[in-house]
Amino acid sequence: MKKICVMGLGYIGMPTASILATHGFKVLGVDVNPKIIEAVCNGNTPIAEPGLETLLKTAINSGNLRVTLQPEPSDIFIIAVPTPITTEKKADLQFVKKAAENIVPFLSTGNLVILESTCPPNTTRELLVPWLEQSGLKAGQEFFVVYCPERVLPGQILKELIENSHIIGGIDTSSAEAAKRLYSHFVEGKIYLTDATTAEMVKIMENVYRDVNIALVNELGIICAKLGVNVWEVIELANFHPRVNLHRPGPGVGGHCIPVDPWFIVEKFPQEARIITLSRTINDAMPSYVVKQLCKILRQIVVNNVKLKITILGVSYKGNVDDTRGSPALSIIQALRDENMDLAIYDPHVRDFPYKLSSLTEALYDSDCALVLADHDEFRFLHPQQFRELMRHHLVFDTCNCLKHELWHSSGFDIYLLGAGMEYHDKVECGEKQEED
Ligand code: SAJ
Repeated sequence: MKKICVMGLGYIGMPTASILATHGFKVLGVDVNPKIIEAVCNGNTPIAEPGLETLLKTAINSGNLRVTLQPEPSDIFIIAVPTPITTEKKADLQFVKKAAENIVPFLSTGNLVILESTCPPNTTRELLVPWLEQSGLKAGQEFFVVYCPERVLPGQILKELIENSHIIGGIDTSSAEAAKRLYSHFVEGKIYLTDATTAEMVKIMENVYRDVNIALVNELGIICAKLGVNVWEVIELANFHPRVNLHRPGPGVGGHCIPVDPWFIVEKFPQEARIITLSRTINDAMPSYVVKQLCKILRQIVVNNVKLKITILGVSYKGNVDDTRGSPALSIIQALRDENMDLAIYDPHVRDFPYKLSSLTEALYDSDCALVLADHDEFRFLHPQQFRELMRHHLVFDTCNCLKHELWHSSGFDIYLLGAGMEYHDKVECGEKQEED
C-alpha cells in the first residue's frame, strides 16, 4: 500500500489524512506546530468539525495514521497549508514554500506531489515546480506534480471531501492521471482532469463568484433598507425565478477563504479585476454599516450619555462553526468599544476568542439591545421570554435573519433586521397579518 505524507494538519489536512488512513493508506501527518501533534497523539483534534474526532480516532487506532513534525520518504506528498494574504493584500506563500523545501530531501523518482492550498494562478508551474526541482529531479519526467484544490465547506468537510467533484490540474497528463488514481480510492463525486493553471483559476473563481454575489445582495440590502422594503422578502421572491440565485446579505464576509482569495486575482490583474475589487470593498464595509445602523437603533433609548450594554450573539465567521478567523464580529466589537459601549458576548460554538465570552444569562443581564451576528441553529430556538426578563430594553438587531421575528414581536420586542430599514419593527406584525390572510 502506498505511503502518503500530508503536509499541514489544519482544516483540510487533518480530515484528508484521516480519510486516506481509513481507506487503507499508510499516512504520515506532518505539522510544524508541536501543539497540534501533541493534541492528535492524545486523541484530540484542535478543529471542531462534525465527525472529525471519531474519524481521527479510528485512523489512529487502525495504525495507518501517524503524526509528526518532519516528513519521511513517501510515495505521495500532499500540501495542505494556509495561504493567507499580507497586509498589502498580496498572497503570502511562505508556508507552501516551506512545505516544498521540507519535502525536497525526501523526494524520489516516481513520487507524486499534490498542492491543495488555494494559490494565485501559475503558482504550481512557476513556483512549486522550481522549489521541488531543488531536489535535482525533473518534474514531469522523474516525479509528478498536480494542483488539486480543496473545495469543501467548513461544517461539511468530511461529507464534501468524499461527495464533491474534484478538479485535478496536472503539470502534464501523467501527473493528472497519477493523482486521479489516488483520489478515486475515496472520492464518490466526479473527477475532472485539466492543467494546473486552469485548476488554480477554477478554485479562485468559485470563491470570487461567492464574494461578488454576496456583495451584490449586501448592496441591494442597503438600498432596500433606504427604500423601506425587506431585502430578504425580495430575495425569496426573486429566487423563484428559474435563473436567479441571489445570496444572503450579512454583517460581512469572514473566514480564511472568501475574503482572501479574490485578492490573488487582484494582485496579478489590478486593472482588469474591477468587479472583484469593488465587491471586496463592499463586503469589507459591512461591519461599519452594521455599527451605524445599530447606533441609529439605539438613539431611541440613549439618555444623558448613560453607557449602553449590548449583547452580542454569535462571533464565529458564519453559523454553526467555531472558527472566528476574519469574522466580521471582530471589527464590529472593536468599533462598538470605540463607541464606548459595554459589550457582553455569547457564542455557543466558540471557545477561543480575543474578548471575554459570557453565558447567555450573564450576557443578557441588564442589556439594552441584542445584536445577532452569526446564524447558529441554536439561535433560531431562543425564547424571547428569557430575554425579556433579563434585558433592560427590549431591542433586537438581527443581521442574519435567523430569529422568528413574529414571535419576538409578539413578546414585546422591537425587532430590527439588516436590509429591511428602520421601520421594519412596525411591519413585522403586518407580515404576520398578511400570512394569516
Ligand atoms: N456569507 C454571506 N452570504 C452568503 C453566504 C456566505 O454573507 O450568502 C458569508 C458567511 O457568513 C461567511 C462568509 O460569507 O462570513 C464565507 O462563508 P461561506 O459559507 O460562503 O464560505 P467558507 O469560507 O466557509 O467556504 C468557502 C466555500 N466556497 C464556496 O462555496 C464557493 C468552500 O467550498 C471552499 O472550500 C472554502 O471557501 C475554501 O476553503 O476556499
